[in-house]
Amino acid sequence: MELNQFMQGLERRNPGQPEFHQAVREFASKVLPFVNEHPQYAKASILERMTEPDRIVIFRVCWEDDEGSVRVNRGWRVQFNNSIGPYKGGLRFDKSVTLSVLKFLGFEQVFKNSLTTLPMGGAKGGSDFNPKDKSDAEVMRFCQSFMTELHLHIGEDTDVPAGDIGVGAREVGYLFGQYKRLRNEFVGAMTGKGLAYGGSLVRTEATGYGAVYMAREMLAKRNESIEGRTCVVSGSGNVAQYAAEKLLELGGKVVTLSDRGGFLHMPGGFTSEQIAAVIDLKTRQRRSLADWAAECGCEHYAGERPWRVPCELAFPCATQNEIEIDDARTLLKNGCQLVSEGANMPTDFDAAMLFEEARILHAPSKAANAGGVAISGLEMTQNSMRLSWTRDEVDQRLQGIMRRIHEQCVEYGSEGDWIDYFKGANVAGFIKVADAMLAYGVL
Ligand code: NDP
Ligand code: 2IT
Repeated sequence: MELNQFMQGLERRNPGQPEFHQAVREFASKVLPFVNEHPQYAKASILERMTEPDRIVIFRVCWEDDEGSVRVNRGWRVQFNNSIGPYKGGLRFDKSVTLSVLKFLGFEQVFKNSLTTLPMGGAKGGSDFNPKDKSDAEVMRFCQSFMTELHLHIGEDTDVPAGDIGVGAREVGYLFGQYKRLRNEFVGAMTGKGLAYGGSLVRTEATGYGAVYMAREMLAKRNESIEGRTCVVSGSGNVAQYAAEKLLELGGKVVTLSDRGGFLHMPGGFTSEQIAAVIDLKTRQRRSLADWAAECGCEHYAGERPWRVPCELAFPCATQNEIEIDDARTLLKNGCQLVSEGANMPTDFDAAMLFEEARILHAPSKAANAGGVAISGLEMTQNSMRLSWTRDEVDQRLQGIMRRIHEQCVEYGSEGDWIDYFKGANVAGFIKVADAMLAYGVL
């Protein structure tokens, strides 16, 4: 089958879902040639089946704000594929959340989770609720209402949600507390939990650290390292914070951070004290970077993304499609050699093509940010065993998993002396899920 023909069918079946179309196009452009060479997959219509979620739950979420007004939001859980393990994937609370966004994220999660080598299927959920301008009490009431429906569809062996944009430690606490109350059981039905109640060490840091470990593996393959390299990081949330922390630890120079209001430029590089201050600013004080610019003594550029700042290594860690074609051109013109995607699908299709033509090192999100869900998988293991591993033990496992993900990319993505990490990650992620689906027959 041919890519455009496959995509026409998918777009017809899923009208008005541009992010989902984009994620499938990127995946199918790399996997279709492999499927065409392996008729067992084509014969079983594996691609058509993989692009159709197992089920989607859509529900009303009502809650009362602090003024006593009744508010209504929409909740979703997209259970995409459980061929290789229970559904697993985060929850996003953001005003930009739509079914298209959650279907793209759920689809990506299937192959990301496969790459981790752990037994986890793929799912994503969330709401168009915006936690930004809400009080703690409002967030709590919303989370309790959301879980009052969601608990019917999840469970430690069924579907295990976690955080994503707008869902951090505070929200996971409220959500898991309500789950525990409604079910009258204490099991690992969510990950990203606090350390006091079943969380894993290093889960908070895992996505950001993992994206940097991936970059380290890619550079090591060329006998290069992070030491002394100038790094541009976007975002200043969970993933960006710990990507920046690890980059500093490995001798990199982090010259930018960003949020919805714009970006900060620190030409000499942020110090580790400043990164710690950003973590406090964003997770405890819930303030914007613009507020903090004067305090940290760096320049703030309102309404702009950081990609025009010259760098060798780029770490997009904010959101989807934050690198468009002009950003990609600027990055390449300024000598960028590596992009490790901390965020999900941060590079749009045309920008990714440009990076491919330039033959730079470009790790797709399903490989580069898999460290987060991998440690979620290890949180599930620890919960089942009713014990917890040390920080060093979890970090060693994370490094091992990122190394193994890199090896899979090399195995399936080598093109002469260049590695097509997009091809490698997509094909390797696909094979495990596809083989499980073949084993089950027609379902
Ligand atoms: P957070 O909510 O902690 O932080 C998100 C950051 O990105 C914030 O700095 C936020 O700005 C910024 N941001 C969000 N939307 C936009 C936008 N439309 N334009 C500009 N900036 C934006 O989320 P995470 O750090 O957890 O998630 C970041 C990315 O990483 C997402 O793509 C997520 O799917 C992905 N990811 C997360 C994992 C995890 O374990 N948390 C695992 C794997 C991937 P502001 O501070 O102003 O809100
Ligand atoms: O996109 C992702 O991989 C996440 N938000 C983490 C999912 C998880 O279950 O830990």
